Amino acid sequence: MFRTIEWLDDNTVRYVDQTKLPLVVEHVTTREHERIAHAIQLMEIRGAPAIGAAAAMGMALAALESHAASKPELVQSLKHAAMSLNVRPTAVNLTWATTRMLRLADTAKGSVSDTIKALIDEAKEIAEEDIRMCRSIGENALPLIKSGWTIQTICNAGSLATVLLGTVGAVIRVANEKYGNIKVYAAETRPRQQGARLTVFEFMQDGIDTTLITDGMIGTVFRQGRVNCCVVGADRILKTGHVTNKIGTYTMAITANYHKIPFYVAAPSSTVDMDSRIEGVKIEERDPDEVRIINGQYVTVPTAKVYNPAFDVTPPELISAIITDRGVVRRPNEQKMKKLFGALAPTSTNSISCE
Ligand code: RUB
Repeated sequence: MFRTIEWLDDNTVRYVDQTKLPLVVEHVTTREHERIAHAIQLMEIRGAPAIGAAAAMGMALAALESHAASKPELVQSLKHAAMSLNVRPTAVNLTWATTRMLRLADTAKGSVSDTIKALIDEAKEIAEEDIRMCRSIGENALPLIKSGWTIQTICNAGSLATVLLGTVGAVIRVANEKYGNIKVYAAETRPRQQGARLTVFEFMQDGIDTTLITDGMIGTVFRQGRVNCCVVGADRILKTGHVTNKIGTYTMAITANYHKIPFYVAAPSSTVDMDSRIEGVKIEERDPDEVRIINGQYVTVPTAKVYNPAFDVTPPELISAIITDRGVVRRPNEQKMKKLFGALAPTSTNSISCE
């Protein structure tokens, strides 16, 4: 398990390029926020909490790059940076992190250089908080997981989707620390294959017994009794308990319910969006060539019509529990979500006044 992204003492950001994994482990170091924005767009950094931490560090880099002479100038350049960093629409963590950084710049007392230092500290704190939240998710999940269980997951919500440890990763790792015999089934996750490329890679590195299946095998694996529960990540959780996550999650939830297999969602509170309504969540549609091309080769007619949404929405009635750092919401609904997350800060930038 290695750190996905970190702020280094020389005020640069270092991250692992996830598009090269698992065959090549390559780190990129940058002092430019535009490079971070590009990395998020290209999915060199991906996974909801990881892009949140990356965006916070991007904002701190933008503050250093700005050469602002006054606080209003600094806030103005941070607003531009926030716009260029918000390159993926679905995971709420991007807006959450950029809003938190903007709010800090807007309200910080002291000189421009004091504010820049505070922004750097905040970006580092967001990354550290992420690690702590993941650990709590793993611990809060323990009563739901039994010794010897096999856990089905999709996409990658492991350490690579966060700063370290992961959300689903924490559930699996903490249970495995306690019991020593947790197994994983990873769905390949077409079209970007985060399950095959990233989840299998990181759990095998940890010595956890991991089996790769293609997405179409899920029903068969469930019918054959090979898995005991599903644990998936989330890119945005609404107050109604609707969960947006990687395409295929909804199908997995329906199939799990049909087979009476518990279906759990694991995510940090930074993924909870108590403001948006379901109609307001934009589902990212990606390049059709992600579906047409595998390993640089067309696998269909090059002009084939393609529909390529990156995420889907699972309704609360299919979810056995949402596991977060703040606690577990069993059979989620609006009342229970409000009880745990009612006091969360809004994720929209509208409250930032400084022009
Ligand atoms: C990532 C994805 C992951 C969640 C994990 O999609 O859907 O399941 O981001 O979030 P992509 P968490 O690879 O397209 O970024 O770890 O908070 O559960």
